Amino acid sequence: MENYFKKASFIKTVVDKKEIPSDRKKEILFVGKSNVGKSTLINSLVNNRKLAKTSSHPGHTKYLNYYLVEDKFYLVDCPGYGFSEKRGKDYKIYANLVEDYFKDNEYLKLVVFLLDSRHLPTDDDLDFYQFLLSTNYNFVICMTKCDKLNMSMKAKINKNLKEKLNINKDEVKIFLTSNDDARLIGNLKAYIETVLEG
Ligand SMILES: Nc1nc2c(ncn2[C@@H]2O[C@H](COP(=O)(O)OP(=O)(O)OP(=O)(O)O)[C@@H](O)[C@H]2O)c(=O)[nH]1
Ligand SMILES: [Mg+2]
Repeated sequence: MENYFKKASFIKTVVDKKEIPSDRKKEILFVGKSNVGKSTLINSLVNNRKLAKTSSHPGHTKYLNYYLVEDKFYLVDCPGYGFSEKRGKDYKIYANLVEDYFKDNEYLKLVVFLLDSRHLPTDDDLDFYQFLLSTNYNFVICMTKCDKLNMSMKAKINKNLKEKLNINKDEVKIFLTSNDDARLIGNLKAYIETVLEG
């Protein structure tokens, strides 16, 4: 089994729902707070560090970015939430865009919800998680940046999810990810494939 998708290309940046590529295909959306590693995870899945732009500064991805993978489906990179500089006019555009995106989107097959494995989820994570549950879309959780964890932090992941988001590890699909751990990326890739086949 290959750990990565083979072929991917940038299609377009979408600022308004009307601009979603007219050639509609199944979509996998990556969401989570700013700087959690959404763009990096997309790059890892397609084994191309240069495809989606990443940055150590939060608030880097501003709009929805569509990447066509293996000519079959889209990985969609979302701007992050919980970044204070986004308040104001920009924030409104963002909130409307994301909210609109979730409305009756029959092509959205999976939401990959990213959380930083090093920390207790934030209030913003909780808000978003509640919104996500209310939408009824199929979702998984990715605990990112696992390479930065020591043993005791690793042992706390499930406890943190339970404490802040009331998530039970047996009820929700949870993946650990790290940008250069091929096996962990491969696990997520395999799951995405089963969703796309379904
Ligand atoms: N150590 C480590 N760093 C990571 C990992 N994933 C992402 N990062 C780093 O985290 C920072 C943010 O990554 P991005 O992928 O740009 O985060 P994002 O969620 O797309 O951020 P926004 O677009 O601002 O919402 C970058 O400096 C990445 O190199 C990981 O698995 N391990
Ligand atoms: Mg990004």
